[in-house]
Amino acid sequence: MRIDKKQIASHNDKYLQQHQQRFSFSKTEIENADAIIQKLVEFQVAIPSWALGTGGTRFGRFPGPGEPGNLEQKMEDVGLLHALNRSSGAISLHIPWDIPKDYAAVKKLAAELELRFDAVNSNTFQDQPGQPLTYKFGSLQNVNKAIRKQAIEHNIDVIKHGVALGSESLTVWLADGSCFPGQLNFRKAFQNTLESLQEIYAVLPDNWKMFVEYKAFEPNFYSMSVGDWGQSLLYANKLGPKAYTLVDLGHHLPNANIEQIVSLLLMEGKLAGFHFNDSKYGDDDLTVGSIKPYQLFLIFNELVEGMDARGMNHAKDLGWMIDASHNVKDPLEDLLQSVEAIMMAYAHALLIDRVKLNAAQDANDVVAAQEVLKNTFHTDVRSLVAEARLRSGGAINPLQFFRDEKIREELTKERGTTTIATGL
Ligand code: PSV
Ligand code: MN
Repeated sequence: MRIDKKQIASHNDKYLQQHQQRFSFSKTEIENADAIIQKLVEFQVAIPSWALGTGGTRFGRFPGPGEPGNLEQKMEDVGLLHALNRSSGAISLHIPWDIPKDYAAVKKLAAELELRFDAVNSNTFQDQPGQPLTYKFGSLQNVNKAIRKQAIEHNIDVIKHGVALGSESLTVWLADGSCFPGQLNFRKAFQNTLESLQEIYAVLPDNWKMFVEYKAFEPNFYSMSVGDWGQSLLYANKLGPKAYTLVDLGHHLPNANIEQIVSLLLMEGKLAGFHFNDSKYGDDDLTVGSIKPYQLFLIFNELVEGMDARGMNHAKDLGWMIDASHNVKDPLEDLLQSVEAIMMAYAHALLIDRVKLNAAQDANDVVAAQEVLKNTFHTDVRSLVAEARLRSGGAINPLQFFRDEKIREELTKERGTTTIATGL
C-alpha cells in the first residue's frame, strides 16, 4: 500500500489553520525557528525491519492484523511512515530474519519508497535451522574455534548482503557471556571475541563502519562479553578507526548517566550512533520518550554540543535508529510516536542557549544552568516539528492521518489477519 501525496495534502487542509496559529505563536518565542526546522528536515531516523510486527515476551505474543509477512511488506510499512513523517527514510535489516532474495528488486522498491539501507545486523544469538554448530555457549567468544569461525563467516555474509544493498555499516550485538560464576575465563572470552571481531573487521569495505553494541544483561545474567560502553570502547579502539561504540538506550544498568557516556564517546570520536527506545526497568523496548523524556533531551543536548564541537554533520555523521518492540500498541502508530519524540528532543537541543549555558557552567552557577535546560525543555516545539514535516511534504499530524484514513484496516484487507512478522 502506498499513500498518495494528494491524500496527505487534503488531510493537511483540515489541520492547516490550527497549525499555522500554533506555529506563528512558537515563532514569537523561538528566534531561530527556521534554522531549527531546516535541521529537522534533514534529520532521518532508521526503522529496523524487526519492529514492524507485534513483539512479545517469553510469556506470549499477541499479533495484530495486517502485519507485514515479508521483507517487501516491511519496506512498504517503512515507506508509509516516511511518507507521513518524512523522517523515516531508512531501513535496517537483521540477517537472517530478512534476507533479500532479489537485490535489484529490493533496491528498486527502496528507491520508489525513498528509503536507503542503514546498518545491517548480524545474528549469532539464535541457532538457525540447519546450522551445524550451536551458539548456546556463545558465538565470537566461544571456547570452540569452529563455532567462532561459523559466527565470523555469518558476519562476513551479512556484510556481503549489505554491500549488495548499499548499506555502509555492520552492527554486531553479541548475546555472548556467562550465566554463572566460574563458567567463563573473562580474559580468554575477551581475547576470543576480539580476535573474531578482528577477522570480521579485516573484510569490512573501506567506506564501512563496524558498530559494537553493548548490553549489561540478558540473555546472559552473570557476565556479558560486551557488557558496557567501556568494554565496547576497548574493542573499538583495538580494532581500529572503522570501529565504533553503539549506544542502545535500554542496555544500561538502572540510573546510568547515558548523557555522560555519549559526551565522552563523542569526545573520543568513537560514538557510532543510537538504538532509541525507552524503559522503566531494563531493555523494555518501550516507545521513545514515553518514560524518561527529560533524559532523552539531556542526551540530545550532549549530542548537539559534542557534534558541534567536532564540526560533525548531525544528520549524516552518526547512525540514528529506533530499536523497540511493540507488545500492546499498533507497531506503526508506536513508531510514529517514537520518531516524533526523537524529533522533539532534537529540536529542544537545538534550541538551547549555549552561550548562557556555558556562562553558567563557567561561573559555577548551578541554578542558572538548570534554568537554561528546564526552560528549553518546557518550550513547546511540536509546531516546529510539524512545520518541518509540512515543508517536506509530510502530514501535519501523522498519527491522526493513520487513524482517519484507516491505514491499518487497509493493510489488513491486503494482508489478512494472521501474518506474523519475523523477528523476536
Ligand atoms: C539486543 O537486545 C538488541 O538491542 C540488538 O540491537 C539486537 O540486534 C536487537 O536488539 C534485536 O531485537
Ligand atoms: Mn539494539
